[in-house]
Amino acid sequence: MSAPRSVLLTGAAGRLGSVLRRSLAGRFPLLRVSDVRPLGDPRPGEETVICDLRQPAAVASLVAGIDAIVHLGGIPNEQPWPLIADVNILGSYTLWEAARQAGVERIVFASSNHAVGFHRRSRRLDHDSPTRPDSRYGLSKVFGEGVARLYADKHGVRGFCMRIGSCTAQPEDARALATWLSHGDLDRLVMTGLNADYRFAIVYGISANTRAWWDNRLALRLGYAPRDDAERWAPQIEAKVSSDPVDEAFQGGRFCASEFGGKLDAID
Ligand code: NAI
Ligand code: 15L
Repeated sequence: MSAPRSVLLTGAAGRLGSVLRRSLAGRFPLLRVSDVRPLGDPRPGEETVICDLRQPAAVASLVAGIDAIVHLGGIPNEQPWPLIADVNILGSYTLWEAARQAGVERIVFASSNHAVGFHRRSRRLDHDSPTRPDSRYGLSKVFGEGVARLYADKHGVRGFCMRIGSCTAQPEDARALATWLSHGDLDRLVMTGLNADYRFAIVYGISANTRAWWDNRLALRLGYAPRDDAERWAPQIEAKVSSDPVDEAFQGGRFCASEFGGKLDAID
């Protein structure tokens, strides 16, 4: 196994994509950055490609000659089903299938904590915990993890699924004391996904948070060494809690509370 020489970053015009576009620059002979939105001029060592992930022919060209993909492109929050299905479900399947055909070695996938959002906050999760989507969006991330597993098992495309918590410059509320991922640790986790030896891995995209809900030992075993901890901001943010009991009960927070029509006490 050798380090990837050509890396494709999807969703490169987005919030996390912009962070990674900067941090990955110059680390590989080729960094191809892509989005459906404008990307500006290519920087040294970069190729820019405007591509809609729902278009199989365009995606086939996008992945040609690529060793590893960091896949961030898609809908990052709750939306009506047709949009989620079209972009996150169809788009992810299209990408993996094109990657298989092109001989791509690995895909580092931006999954989300909302794949497991309906677990209670009192429960400590790890890489073997059952999925528990809290939204149509979370369901699409469960699907993405399923595609990654299928293509790892059946076709040998390595899959590294990062269940990202809340990736922002600073943690913004009390929930983020558990879920925060700093920009620096995002870069460190992605680099682990690009270089470590695994066939398929579920990891959590969090910093070394004192109040974390997730046991991230698989990521640590693969070489992830987070440096940040949301605890530093606790005095400013620990009072920022939601007034909605559903939001506060479950790990997915407001994604669980949105459209909630069940009984809070009936959920284990
Ligand atoms: P974002 O919305 O800023 O970036 C997503 C990018 O995907 C956008 O630039 C958008 O133009 C692009 N995109 C949307 N539809 C597309 C299509 N059909 N074809 C090609 N590109 C398309 O979102 P953000 O926050 O940067 O998230 C990036 C990824 O990380 C998403 O997959 C999101 O679900 C995931 N994630 C983010 C978290 C966070 O804390 N920001 C937490 C958990 C997961
Ligand atoms: C996500 O999956 C979203 O993309 C992001 O915008 C945040 O809402 C994050 O989860 C979170 O749970 O804080």
